[in-house]
Amino acid sequence: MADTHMPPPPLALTIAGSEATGGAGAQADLRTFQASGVFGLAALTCIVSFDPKADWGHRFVPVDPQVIADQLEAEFACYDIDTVKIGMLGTPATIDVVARELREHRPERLVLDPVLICKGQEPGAALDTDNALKENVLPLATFVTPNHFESLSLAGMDTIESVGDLETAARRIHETCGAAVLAKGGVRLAGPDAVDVFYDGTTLEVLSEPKIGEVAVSGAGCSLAAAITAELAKGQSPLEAARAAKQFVTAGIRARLASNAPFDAMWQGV
Ligand code: PXL
Repeated sequence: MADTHMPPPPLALTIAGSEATGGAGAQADLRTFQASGVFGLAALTCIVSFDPKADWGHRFVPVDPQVIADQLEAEFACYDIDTVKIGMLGTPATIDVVARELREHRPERLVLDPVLICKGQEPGAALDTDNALKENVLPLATFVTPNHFESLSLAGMDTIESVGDLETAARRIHETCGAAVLAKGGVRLAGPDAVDVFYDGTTLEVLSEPKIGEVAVSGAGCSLAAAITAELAKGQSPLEAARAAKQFVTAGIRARLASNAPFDAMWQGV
């Protein structure tokens, strides 16, 4: 029985992969939810284990679709969940089962981090996965957070080299799916700033912070989308959520953790 003296925390569910070293994936999402004052749940879609013997490449094992369905059944039965984040799905079979559950439960706020390519996947399989994600999950999203590469694919563009290009991409992606978009330039756009473009059909806003180094930090994308999810769960608007998430990730990159792998991990605990 809940103690009625305290208001219950907002809830959010991440449907994501495990990245064993904890930099990215569900581990980063749950730390972000906790840091944002949101009670986090996770349904695991796959297990990623970097291979230190092979240049830290990704070893990827999908979770059985029935086990994904079981996790989601438990979660949606246990709580009224109206805020969901989608991270790495990884295979067409995973996408099918997740899309089916989402169509059944119809969460009001669905943040899609469209993780398109996982190193270590066959290019052919990745193409199937990209197409399945675009067809079956993107239309359900209310907020989407593509990185540079994903923006090229979702907007159907050959290059994105300037903030103007990123604005075009954000507009095009919004037009194709109707969701609010935060298109991330990250370290991929030249210049001193890490620039992201928000567009929701009405407001276009360029979010910019000085770059902290020129190397992408593990978990930054996951944490950005998770922070947006947490802010939406707390009742913020999509634009407010994007602004708060950008601040959160910038602080987390400043406080990053070095490791024996060739990439640092962001720290959500500042
Ligand atoms: O950052 C993308 C990402 C998302 N989810 C999982 C990952 C990665 C990258 O390694 O392993 C599980």
